[in-house]
Amino acid sequence: MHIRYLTAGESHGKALVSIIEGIPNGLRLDTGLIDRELKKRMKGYGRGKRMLIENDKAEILSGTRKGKTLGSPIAILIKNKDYRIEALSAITSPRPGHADLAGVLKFEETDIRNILERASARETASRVATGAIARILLGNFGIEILSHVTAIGGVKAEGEKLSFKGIKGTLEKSPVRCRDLRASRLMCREIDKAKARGDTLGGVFEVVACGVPVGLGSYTQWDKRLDAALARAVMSIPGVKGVEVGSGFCAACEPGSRVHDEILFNGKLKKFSRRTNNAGGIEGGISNGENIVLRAAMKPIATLSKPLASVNIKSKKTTKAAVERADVCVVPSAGVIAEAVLAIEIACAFTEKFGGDSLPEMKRNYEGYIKRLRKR
Ligand code: EPS
Repeated sequence: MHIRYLTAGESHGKALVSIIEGIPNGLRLDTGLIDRELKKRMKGYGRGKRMLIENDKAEILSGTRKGKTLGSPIAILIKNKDYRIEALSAITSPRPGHADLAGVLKFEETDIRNILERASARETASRVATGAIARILLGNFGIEILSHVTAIGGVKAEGEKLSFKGIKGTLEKSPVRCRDLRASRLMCREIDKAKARGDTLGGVFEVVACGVPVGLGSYTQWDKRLDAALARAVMSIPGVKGVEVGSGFCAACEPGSRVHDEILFNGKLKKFSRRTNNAGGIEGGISNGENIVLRAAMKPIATLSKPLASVNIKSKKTTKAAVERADVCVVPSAGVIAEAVLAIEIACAFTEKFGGDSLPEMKRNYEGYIKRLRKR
């Protein structure tokens, strides 16, 4: 079984839709969990007015019966409340940093509205709902995924160490999903200042997957490398301009003796482990049993309420970029989206390794593999 998915929907269209295929038969779907993930995506300090209008909820249209999957494609619908695509006026001043200009040139368009409707990050609601299904599947195998913000604008969280324990509670208290509550307050202030200036802010978030067994992905072919699949998925989130795995760019400045993670063996648990995790849980394109850690840099939102210079695409005269309703900062939401896309890619590698048309078959394959690992 191979997982694949597609999304459809415009920002102000009737609804967002996704179809995911390859989820095994017999998986109980907790729709409450899907809606909680959707709510998480809508929140975060710096979000705009649209999030006060919408109440994202997933409706499962196919692929389930009596709350369990059937092994058939699952279609998910999220209705838009702000649904007025036909009434919205034309836009002719492209925003630097947005898909606007490249989009109108590519699609031979004269109205930027026809570009931005699909380019909008509203589409990521579909990916979060789809990812929640992958997350439910992975949860059956003890895999958990979380994200946290490590920087917003110039404000960095100090002493952020990679550890899973106790993150959840802290994130619920932090308006920007940052584990360092002092930095979280400073980040909120930075967002307020940017908003007052008519500006926007980007930042850095980190996403961690824990409980992933050794052996997902492969070095045998370029497109089977797990790190490549995860980086591509995170890079596909609108606004993401850089992705690193483990110590990433820092590893380039250190000698090998300080980068590579020494190997240990726990005789009691009959398990290999590492003293450090600079590799971010992936070596040779294969998960190595440590936490998988990715970090991504997100640029500031392209819509500025104090707009930059642009050119009218019809008259070619200098003008100011269009001003649309927009968010000031979406880094916390991007972390939630990254959790979802990571869940999908890990579930994809997981189903490739353990196969199975049903959840019990997948569990038998998984348990047999884990048992054999312990015998080595
Ligand atoms: C978004 C909805 C959009 C934007 C945002 C993401 O709503 P509207 O454009 O109607 O205000 O707030 O889109 C972007 C950041 C973007 O670059 O397009 C959402 O649901 O997340």
